[in-house]
Amino acid sequence: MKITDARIFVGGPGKNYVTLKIVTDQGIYGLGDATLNNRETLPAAYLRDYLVPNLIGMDPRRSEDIWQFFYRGAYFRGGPIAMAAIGAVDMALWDIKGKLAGLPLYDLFGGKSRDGALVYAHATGADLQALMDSVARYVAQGYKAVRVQCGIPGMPTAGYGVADKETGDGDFITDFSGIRPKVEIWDTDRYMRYMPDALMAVRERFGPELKILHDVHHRLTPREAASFAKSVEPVGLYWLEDPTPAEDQGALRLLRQHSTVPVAIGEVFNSIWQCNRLIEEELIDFIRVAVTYAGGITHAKRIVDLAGLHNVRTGFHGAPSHSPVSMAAQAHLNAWAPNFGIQEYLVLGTPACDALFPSAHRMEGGLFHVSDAPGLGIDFDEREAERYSYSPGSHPVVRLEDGTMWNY
Ligand code: KDG
Ligand code: MG
Repeated sequence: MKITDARIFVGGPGKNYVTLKIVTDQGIYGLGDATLNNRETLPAAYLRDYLVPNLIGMDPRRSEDIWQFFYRGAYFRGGPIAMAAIGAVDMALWDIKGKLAGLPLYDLFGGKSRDGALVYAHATGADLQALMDSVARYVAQGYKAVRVQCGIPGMPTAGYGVADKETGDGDFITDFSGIRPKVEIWDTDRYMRYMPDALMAVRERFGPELKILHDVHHRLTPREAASFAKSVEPVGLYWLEDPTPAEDQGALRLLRQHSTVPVAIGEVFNSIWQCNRLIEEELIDFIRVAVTYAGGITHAKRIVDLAGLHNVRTGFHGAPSHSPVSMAAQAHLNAWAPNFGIQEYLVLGTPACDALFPSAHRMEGGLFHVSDAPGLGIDFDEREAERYSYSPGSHPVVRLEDGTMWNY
């Protein structure tokens, strides 16, 4: 069996999804997602210029060796661009493997450990009242877990994940007006004073059963993060996400010494070598990698297995930037993983997205139900894809009030 062709598509409804389609001499094809939010053309170029020319003629069943060939074979290895490209190849090869076997991927991993996988949605409001309304809408739809972000009184611009005041638009991550980023102003003191009470107000309004998550988005120093974690303990958060930028991993010990709030980190990691210290020292409770830029199913599964040895559960990244293809790959891992925790869920379910990526995966009552179709259980409509093309966009950048650059 040989790979005869591999095609790359960039675009989607309001997104720049990077979709890879690997075609074989037996008519079976596989799909992969290489979307790297706001840097989409780069994994596409890595695929086009290096991986795809090497893939032609390879046996698609040898997914492990192909992974090692692309990872070890590169002298300058790793990084989100290369790992997203390798991740897309790996997903597509697993898709082909599942189709060959006639089995959904979760069966190749060891079978289902659960019927539905818990998901969380993003609730957001420019102020606390708008946040409450947003949470109430998700609760009414049956969600059991909600991430909550809200505007801070007196903060010069909205904080991370806060809906736009005028439009109420929750898809605040990418600004498609061009490649030059907008500037947001961040004020740690106002955040630290306001957010614990806001989170508590959500808890009091919605009661003990709702799982409440909050994303600090790398904004605090280790000392501030320890203090913040202590102050939100009475809220009973399901998790506190990215309290600090995770480059300084030893600093998380300080947070652990001061608080038992569950910590979730890892959405910007792209290999097990960025996760292993946090996992082995049990400095986190949830590992947030994505199958996309953590090197596909082959590599993400290794991270999941390591995490399972250390009471760390999964909480795969599923921001709107992920395409339904990686969401499908994660759905199979979620169905199988003995140490599954929760899945961030934002991508499937819009008519335009479903038309581009038809599948039987479905979200119902706050649970994700994986498709039983062979492979990833998702397709890609190339005719539909002709409607879309790449449009440059950018995350905001963050500065303090005095102009100092800060972490987005
Ligand atoms: O591209 C950046 C987003 O993926 C990120 O800001 C989303 O933090 C995020 C989350 O938790 O979904
Ligand atoms: Mg996050």
